[in-house]
Amino acid sequence: MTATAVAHPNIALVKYWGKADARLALPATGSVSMGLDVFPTTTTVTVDGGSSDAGSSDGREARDAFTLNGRVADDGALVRVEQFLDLVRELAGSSARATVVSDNTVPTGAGLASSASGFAALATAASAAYGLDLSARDLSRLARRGSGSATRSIPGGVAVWHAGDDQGSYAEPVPAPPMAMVVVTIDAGPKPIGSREAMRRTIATSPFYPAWVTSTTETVGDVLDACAAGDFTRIGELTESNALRMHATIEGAFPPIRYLTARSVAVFDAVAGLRAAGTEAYATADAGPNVVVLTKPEDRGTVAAALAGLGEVIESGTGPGARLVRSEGTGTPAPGVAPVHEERTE
Ligand code: 2P0
Repeated sequence: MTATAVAHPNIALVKYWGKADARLALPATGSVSMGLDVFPTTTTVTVDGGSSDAGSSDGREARDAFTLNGRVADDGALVRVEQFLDLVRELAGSSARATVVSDNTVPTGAGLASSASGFAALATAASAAYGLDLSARDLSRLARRGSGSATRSIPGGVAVWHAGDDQGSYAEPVPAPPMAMVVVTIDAGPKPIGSREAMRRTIATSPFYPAWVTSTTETVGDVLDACAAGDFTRIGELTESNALRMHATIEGAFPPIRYLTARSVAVFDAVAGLRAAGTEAYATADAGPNVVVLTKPEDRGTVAAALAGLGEVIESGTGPGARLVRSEGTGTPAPGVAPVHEERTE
C-alpha cells in the first residue's frame, strides 16, 4: 500500500492567526487564500506490510519513518508526522506503521507556509495509502489537524477555510477573478519564532487580539463578496489591509514579536509606488520577513521586474489542489493519475 501526492502552498488573502481549539485545530476566524503553482511538495507514504502494533522484538515501540528532502527528519518533525498518522490510522482502523518520504521545495521556515503544502500532501497520500476514500471536504478537515493552513491547500485555487466545529471547519473553492502573485524572498532562513508559539503569545498578551478576531471575521465576508463580484481592486485592498492588521496584532504581543524587517517594509513601499504609477499590486506577508504581492496575471512580469532589486522574486499563477499522482495496492483510487477532486487552474 503506497501512495504519492503533490500539493502546493497557499498564501492567505485573509489570514488565519489564532486557534479557538488547539487539539482540534479549529481557527478563531475564517480565512481566504490563493494557492500557488510553485514550490510543490511531493510525498510518498508506504504502509508497512507486517503487523507492527506490538512493537519490535527487542521491546521497543514501533515508529514511523520520515525522510524530508533526502535526510532522516529530526525527532520533532517525526513526532508531528506520527501524531498526524495516528489520526489517519484511527480513521482507517489500522495500527500499521508507515514510511513517509517527502520532498519539499518551499524554503522551509521562511514564512511561506511549508507546513501547508507538507500536510496537504501528507493527508492526501496517507489517506490513500491507508485505504481511505475521503471526500475533498473530509480531506481538508484531516489536513487541518496537521497544520491549519494545510486545510486550504487541499482545494487549491482561491479557497475559503470556514471557522466552526470539527465537522464545519473545512476549506472549499471560491470562484474569483484571475489573479497572480509575486513572491519576494528576503530571507530564506528559519524565522525567529514559529507561528504556533507566536499565535499563542498573541492570544495571551496582545490587547489588539479581540479586535483582530472581530475585524477579520468581517473581512472574510467582504473578500468573498469581492470575489463573487470579480472586483480585483477590492480583493487587493482588503488583502493588504488584513496583512498589516495581523502584523500590528502580533507586534502588540508581550514580549513583542516582529516578523517584518526594514527590507520587508521597503517592498510594501515599492508596491505602493507601483500602484501610484498605475499598476495594480497589493502586498501581504505571513509569519516571516518575505513579502508576497498580489497582482493581475497580465501585470505579474511588470511587478516582478520592478521588485527584483529588493529580494529574490518568483512569479506564480493560481495553483491546483492537492492530488494523488500514484497509488498502488490501496484498493481505492485506480493506479496512475487519480485526481482527488476537480483540479482548479486559473
Ligand atoms: C495563514 N499563517 O493564514 C497564516 C498567516 C501564517 C501567517 O497559517 O499551528 O503553520 O500549524 O495551524 O498553519 C501559519 O500557521 O499553523 C499560518 P498551525 P500554520 O496562512
